[in-house]
Amino acid sequence: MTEITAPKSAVTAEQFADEIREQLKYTQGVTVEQAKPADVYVAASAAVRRHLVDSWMKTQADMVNGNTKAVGYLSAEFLMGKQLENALLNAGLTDQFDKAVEALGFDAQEVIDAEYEPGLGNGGLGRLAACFIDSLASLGVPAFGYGIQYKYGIFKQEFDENGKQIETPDYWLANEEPWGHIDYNRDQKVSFGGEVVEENGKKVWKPAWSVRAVPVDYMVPGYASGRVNTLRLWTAKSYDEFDLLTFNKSEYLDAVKPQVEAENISKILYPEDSTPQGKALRLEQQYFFVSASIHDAIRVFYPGQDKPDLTTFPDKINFQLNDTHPVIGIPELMRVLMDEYGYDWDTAWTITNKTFNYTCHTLLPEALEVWPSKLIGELLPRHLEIIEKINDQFEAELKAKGVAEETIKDMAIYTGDSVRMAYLATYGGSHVNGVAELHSQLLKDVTLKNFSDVYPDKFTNVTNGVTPRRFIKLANPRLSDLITEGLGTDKWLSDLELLKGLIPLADDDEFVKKFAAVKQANKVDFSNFAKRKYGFDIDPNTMINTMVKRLHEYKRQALKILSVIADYADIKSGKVSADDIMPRTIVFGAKAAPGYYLAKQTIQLINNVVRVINNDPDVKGKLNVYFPWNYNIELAMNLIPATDLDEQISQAGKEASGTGNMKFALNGALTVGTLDGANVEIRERVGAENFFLFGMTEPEVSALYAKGYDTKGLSREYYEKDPQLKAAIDMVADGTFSDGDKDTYKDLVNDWLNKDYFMTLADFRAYMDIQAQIEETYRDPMKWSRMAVLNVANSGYFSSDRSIEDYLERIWHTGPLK
Ligand code: HBZ
Repeated sequence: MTEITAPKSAVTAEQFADEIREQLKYTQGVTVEQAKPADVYVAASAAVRRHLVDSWMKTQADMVNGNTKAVGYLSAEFLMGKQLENALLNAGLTDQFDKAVEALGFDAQEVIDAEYEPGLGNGGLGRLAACFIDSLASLGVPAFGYGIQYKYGIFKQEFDENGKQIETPDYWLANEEPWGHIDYNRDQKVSFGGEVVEENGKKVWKPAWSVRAVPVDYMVPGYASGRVNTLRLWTAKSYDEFDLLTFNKSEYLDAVKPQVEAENISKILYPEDSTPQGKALRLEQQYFFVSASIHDAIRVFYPGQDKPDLTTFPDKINFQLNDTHPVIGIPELMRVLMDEYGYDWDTAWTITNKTFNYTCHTLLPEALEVWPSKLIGELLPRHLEIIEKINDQFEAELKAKGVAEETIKDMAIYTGDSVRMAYLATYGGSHVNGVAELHSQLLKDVTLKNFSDVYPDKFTNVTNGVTPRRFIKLANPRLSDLITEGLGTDKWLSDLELLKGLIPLADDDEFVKKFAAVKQANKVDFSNFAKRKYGFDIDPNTMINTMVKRLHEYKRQALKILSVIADYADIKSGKVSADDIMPRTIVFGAKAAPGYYLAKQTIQLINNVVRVINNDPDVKGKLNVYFPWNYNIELAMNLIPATDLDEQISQAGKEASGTGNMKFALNGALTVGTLDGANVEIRERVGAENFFLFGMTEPEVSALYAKGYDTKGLSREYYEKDPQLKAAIDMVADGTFSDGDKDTYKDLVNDWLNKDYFMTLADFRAYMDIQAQIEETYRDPMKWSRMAVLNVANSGYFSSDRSIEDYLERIWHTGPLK
């Protein structure tokens, strides 16, 4: 007997159909006969939302009245993905929805598909925030996600006829969006500019302009917890009032300019995922959402109180800083406590320090935000003063601890010219964490070494995780059913370590065959999806080999495409017979930051490799490459369950964690990867024999840098010595993928041969060798599937529920609502 614990609402399909009908009629003003799938989507969404309202209100009330400390997850990005399916699952209305919609004459999938995916994040960091708020709600922990409701999310990616990336705006709010509830009555005023003056010996900030922060609330339903938390995304509105003084001087346009500009604050998500642009608007965004959120938390937790006792603030809520983007919150809370509530510096500092914690998501030095002091001074003069004072206090503290003069200088939060946000966060909060073991270790040993020497206890690790509800249950219903059947319960969805119960089934041929059949069916589904959406003809009987993630040199899409080109060159030159090749379909998905030149060249190269190879009869059916544009959550949910082999091939010591790696392992793909980020922990858990490891380790990478790899052009030696590598690079250089034009990829080729900072060439041989081993393994389907079963069975650790439990224990020291 299989135990089913999934939430199930008492509402019947007939009742749910009536609710949809009512909604269509009274709110949307269309009859069922007139309705399109998009109308039914809106109606059904509104109906589900109504089912969640009571739990939502109760959760809020319990949070304020109870004494369980809440979590405020401050993040510039929440990459939520489509909402309807997830809300149905958590409200226990999936079956009723399917039946109701069918009874109304619609196709459930079409209605689900009518939702426009909100892209309010760049990649891993934003998706992690979405997984975390799902897990917080599912664990019953009171929490707010706080962020920005950008009008335009991450750009839509298209490819032009030359294979170049084109970015077009993603106006996701063009149609009705039934999930966000705008609440004009809970607005906050956020001010900018102006100057700081002394009045009666007190510092008083006289801002020049203000913007109205209006919250848009999204319900975040937990799975089987009965709790519904809030994701509060701020949108910027101008105040009607405008500067009469300027207006009277008849400078009308100057007078309204700040009002016009105010609404720009929440207009667009910056598409850079690693190189901050240092733009004023970005700092405005950061301050905008953080200031509004801090004031909102005070309003929520001290309702109706003019003079709240804010020394209890850190017992009410802890703010987690998702990377450096919200770090301006530290001086902001100091300012609020001192200037708005009259606390002295030391009291304010104690409160602030206890309230904030900081998660770092990178190892790339260029990704750590450093703001010019001038910019901060112009936009937030009072904050700059506070930052300077924090820095003074910090230096004095270091001196008292006997830290060397030179080191103190290196550690400066405020250098005079600039403010280092990562340092401010590290000093200003109680805990700092990296997102995988290796990453946290490197933070302590390298990136934040001085800080970890002085404050060793601040540092901890919380390895990332992903929500099994979205990425197994919703994305891969077949595998979910098989897991439930194998375990005899569906409890694994809220306790993913139960997957361990599948370990013995890896030796059960019947189970392994069922598992292989699930994968095969998913591949057929994906092939159909790719045909429908992209017009691709993907052969589901080939190995599906996937590399999806942002395009970045350190992630080394270049290594993958060079290996494909090398295989192609071998066939073309007759060194290898096409008949000996194991048929493979390679699928890429990646967006490049619009200003990232080499990344965009790589995209163009991949697209042209696709064009040449897929049109070459010599390799037809053997080597196929596809690059579906606009990689997003929807594509991920279709592609991951269909993948046989996942690529996690970043240069060791560069990928903080990775979370795609976890999603693939949990869906029964095998990984080819380096010892980087969370790959290390995945391999430890699934077993070295079930993971295709290759490439240099982080210490080996460091040693090769020390030899001058990138500065002395050592990559060329690898090119000269390895004929297969040479043939591949020569093929790029000779115009094979650019209609004979030798200039198209010259900058890419130049970089490979003269710099190759991320050591693509140095790892090439090891990569080709492991691919040969992969082919051999894949030719034994039972062996491959057994390995895949063991990947699923041993990856339960990578649930974001476990990550959140680690945060609760190591950092937040709170738990579920009572
Ligand atoms: O955060 C990613 C890391 O690269 C990845 O290894 C990790 O798994 C993931 C979650 O911890 N970092 C990002 O996705 N970073 C950004 O998207 C980003 C966005 C805006 C920025 C800087 C970074 O200004």
